[in-house]
Amino acid sequence: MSTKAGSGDPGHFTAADASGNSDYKTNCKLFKSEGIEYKMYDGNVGSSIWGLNDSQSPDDVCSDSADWVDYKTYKGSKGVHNTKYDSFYEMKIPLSVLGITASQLTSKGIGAMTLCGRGESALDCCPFDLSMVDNVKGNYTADPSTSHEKDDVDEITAPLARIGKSDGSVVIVEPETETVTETETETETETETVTETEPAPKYELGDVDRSGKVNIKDCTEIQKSIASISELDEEQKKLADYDGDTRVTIKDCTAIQKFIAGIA
Ligand SMILES: [Ca+2]
Ligand SMILES: [Ca+2]
Ligand SMILES: [Ca+2]
Ligand SMILES: [Ca+2]
Repeated sequence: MSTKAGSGDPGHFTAADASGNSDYKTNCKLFKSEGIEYKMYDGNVGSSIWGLNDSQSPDDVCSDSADWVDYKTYKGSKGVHNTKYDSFYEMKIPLSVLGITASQLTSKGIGAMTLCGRGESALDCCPFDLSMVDNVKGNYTADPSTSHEKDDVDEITAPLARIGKSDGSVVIVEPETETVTETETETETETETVTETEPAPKYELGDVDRSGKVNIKDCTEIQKSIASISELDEEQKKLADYDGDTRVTIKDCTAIQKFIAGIA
């Protein structure tokens, strides 16, 4: 869909295969024929607009201590941000088009993410994913004056926003007191105490940031390394290879997220 409501022929794509590929044939239908509507509003209805003010490093995106400001109130050299340049959208999608019922929406919920594009590949998304940090090396093939982010491959692992009911994929980071329990194989005898003679590995598999527990921050470390924002040292690479295929990929991130969510 175009950001200019009424422009073009917005389309609704469904998956054509198990990998989630689509096509412009039977798996593409126009909003018009599906009864999907959206409208735009000039302005911003949010109570705050958080953004980075002074930033020299992509790593700031992951840092609470970076120069975050609320652009609804922050006064820069040219004054306060004018929200009349902001656009807000509301979209109406019939449940039948999504293939769900109202009770499924309230009992299970659905995931949602907005993706913005220009060129062939997404440039931004909400909820935000680190694959969108525009620090990719190289040029956009169709226009060397701008970045490869317009035609790179973005592997998104951030959990979707939830509409209706949460499926548990939105992970709440627990306070420091939380202990991670490890599920042992059934054949192993139950021992309450770890024997002193057995040299236990220093960090649990998945504890990439070596904090002593496996949580969403470890996924972030993997995502940062994949997005070339930071590098993992040798020990971290071993801790990050959660699926044990000897490489650190987005699959390790997904595996850790599933572990945190209690799915695996
Ligand atoms: Ca990217
Ligand atoms: Ca991209
Ligand atoms: Ca950790
Ligand atoms: Ca791996």
